Amino acid sequence: MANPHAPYLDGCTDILSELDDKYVLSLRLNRPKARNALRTQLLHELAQTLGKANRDEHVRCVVLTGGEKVFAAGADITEMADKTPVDVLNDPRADHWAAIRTFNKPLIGAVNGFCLGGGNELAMHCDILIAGKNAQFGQPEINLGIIPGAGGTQRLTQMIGKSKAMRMVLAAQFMSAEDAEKAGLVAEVCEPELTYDKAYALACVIASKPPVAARLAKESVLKASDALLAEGLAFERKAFGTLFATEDKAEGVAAFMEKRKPVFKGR
Ligand code: DAK
Repeated sequence: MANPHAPYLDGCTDILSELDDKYVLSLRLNRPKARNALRTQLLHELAQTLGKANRDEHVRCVVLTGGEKVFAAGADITEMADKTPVDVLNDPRADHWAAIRTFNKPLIGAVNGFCLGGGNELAMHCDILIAGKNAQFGQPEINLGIIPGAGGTQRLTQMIGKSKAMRMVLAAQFMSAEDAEKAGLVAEVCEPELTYDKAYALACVIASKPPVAARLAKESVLKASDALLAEGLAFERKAFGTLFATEDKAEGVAAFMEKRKPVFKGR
């Protein structure tokens, strides 16, 4: 991003943004010390920014990146510590995710480094992913006693198939950029320092196309899978909330924060 100091939406700190004269809006997750963990404020800023971009005819395509070292390490685990199933039910993050899901212009993800949990779910909300060779994709929520909560069980399965998705969701195994490309999760792999540039170049191509056709093309492509998604997303969300009542979730989150191995008891 050439000029991260001219924000597209004033007042954001967790999202750096820049709109240029090519009609491309560049967004960067900006919590490097916390590995870009998606705290509520970050998701709120992202949702607000995409909401503005949805209504802005000067935006034709968006690039979303986390920088050269990390895309995002998932939800901010420190925010999850005291949450109950009722808190999950009332969680404003669900609305932020809905705003991301309904963003109707092409969204290109530029992924380097860790792309985990909610980070991988955010990446899968992008329409095209370009990954650096250092990218690692994962859904390690099970290590915290929970499961993906923003569509990970559904979109991952659609994108890479049941067996590979199960390996990531059940065993928390990561997938390399190279394997992610083979599996169909990402469109292209490149050197990490080129990831944003490649995504931006692609965004410029897309932004040069007729915007209304691009919007309807995106909606049409998503229709190929959206109808199948709805039921699964609803189930996943209920299951995710239920797990916040378990001792294993409390143990998993506490173990992460105390930097130790969790001991799960099935309660
Ligand atoms: N949350 C909070 N802090 C995090 C974090 C996270 N997810 N990931 C890393 N950090 C923090 C670490 O605590 C550490 O903080 P300090 O000790 O420096 O204060 C700092 O970032 C650097 O982390 P590490 O020292 O661990 O760095 P490494 O490079 O060694 O390892 C790592 C990077 C990303 C492999 C590791 O940090 C890690 O395993 N992080 C956790 C990954 C994870 O379990 N992700 C899944 C989170 S659960 C919802 C929808 C979706 C979700 C929730 C709700 N709704 C719709 C309601 C999603 C849930 C998830 O994503």
